[in-house]
Amino acid sequence: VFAQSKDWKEKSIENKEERMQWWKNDRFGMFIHWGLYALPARHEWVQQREQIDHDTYKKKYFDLFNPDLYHPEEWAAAAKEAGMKYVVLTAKHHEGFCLWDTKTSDFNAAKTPYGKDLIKPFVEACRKNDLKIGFYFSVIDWYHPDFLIDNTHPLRNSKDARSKNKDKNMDVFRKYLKDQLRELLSNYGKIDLLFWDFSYPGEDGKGHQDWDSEGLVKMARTLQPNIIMNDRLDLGSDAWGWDYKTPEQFMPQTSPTVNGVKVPWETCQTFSGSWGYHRDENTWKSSNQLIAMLIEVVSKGGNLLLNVGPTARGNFDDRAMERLQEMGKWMRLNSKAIYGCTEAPAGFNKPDNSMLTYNPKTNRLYVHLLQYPFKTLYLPGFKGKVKYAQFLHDNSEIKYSSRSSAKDGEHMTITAGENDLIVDLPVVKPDVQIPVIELI
Ligand code: H79
Repeated sequence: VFAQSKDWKEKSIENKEERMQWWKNDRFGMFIHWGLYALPARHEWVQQREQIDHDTYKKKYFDLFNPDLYHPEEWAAAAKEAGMKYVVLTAKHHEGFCLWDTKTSDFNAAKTPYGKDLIKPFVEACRKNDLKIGFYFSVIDWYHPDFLIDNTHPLRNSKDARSKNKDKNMDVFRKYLKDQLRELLSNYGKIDLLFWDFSYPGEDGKGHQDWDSEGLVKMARTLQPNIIMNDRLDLGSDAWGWDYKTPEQFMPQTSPTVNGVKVPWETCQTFSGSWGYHRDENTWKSSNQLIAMLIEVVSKGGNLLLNVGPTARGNFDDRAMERLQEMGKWMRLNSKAIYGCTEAPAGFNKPDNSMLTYNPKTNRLYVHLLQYPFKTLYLPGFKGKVKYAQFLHDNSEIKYSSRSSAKDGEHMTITAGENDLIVDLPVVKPDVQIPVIELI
């Protein structure tokens, strides 16, 4: 109906603002990378990196896949308690293993020793917890026999495998992608988001023609008219082709733009570097860094999609749980400075060692104290713009003055500028990882 009622591209552009509302408000989501690569537990690209052929990969990992601790209600509870509002699960990663019971291939969860569809209970757990639901879907597929072998493929260095490219038919592959997408968007109720991954156009690369990106987007919009999608199908700046940009493990300096105009954006980030469960990685970010990351993203008008890689047994390991809990502890008292917030209006510059977020509906500005100052914080140029100041976590008043109202005397020399505010902070840092001042 959607596709026929009006030119679907036109309609998709018209609806964009409206369908993006929840996402722009919520700001914080959970990415979940789960697949057979959880068993080797050394990066989700392990098959490609170690050039493992499909049969070997299948014998080792598919035949052993039996996640006895898979309880998606626990995933949903962990996301919710961390303050996340949406969850994006890898329905299929590059290895081609499908978490759902698909008719398109036998390489799926229902055919493993586990023997069941993993997507259905996941979707139900999210709905029960009021979490928006997203599917990550890889257009790269190392399993499908008609996928032309290129540099992303495990068999990229095999002359024999490459020589078979001439007998392959990418039309078959494109149909397979559509059949999978149709299942995912027809059999699990309302799906809020699609995370496509990824295009790499060029010689020995693949882009929109290889996937039939336009056909995929059209199908998604037809089956789920309000679904929102990221930008990785190689559709350039065409506004019908995507809703938001997704810098990967990268923090832009300011909001990304297209043709000079700011566009919605989300950075996806990991706890330790890889996306799939990685047992031996020792590069875990601290909860303080992760909270600061969330604040920084919102201070630049973006979203954070923070990844968890569940183990082969299906649970989140303690390192992930600890960090999610710490973030939740901060969010419980400070989420007003995240939800519905964006960058500060022009004219507000951030004070030293801090970041600013702003809620345009309530007109409140938040100063996030990344490094707690000793007694005095200077708010540059804020004079006359503030009626009241308080800590966000306990609504306790914070006093402030300006150069004209503070006394310059023998023991104190006021060095603030004419238009600055001088904020009096308690010497003892409140027991909050990153204290937030709310300016009314
Ligand atoms: O699913 C997670 C990662 O596995 C996947 N995206 C996130 C969300 C991802 N991993 N790497 N990348 C995306 C970018 C990789 C680019 C490269 Fe290449 C692959 C550089 C070299 C090999 C593509 C192919 C670009 C050049 C050749």
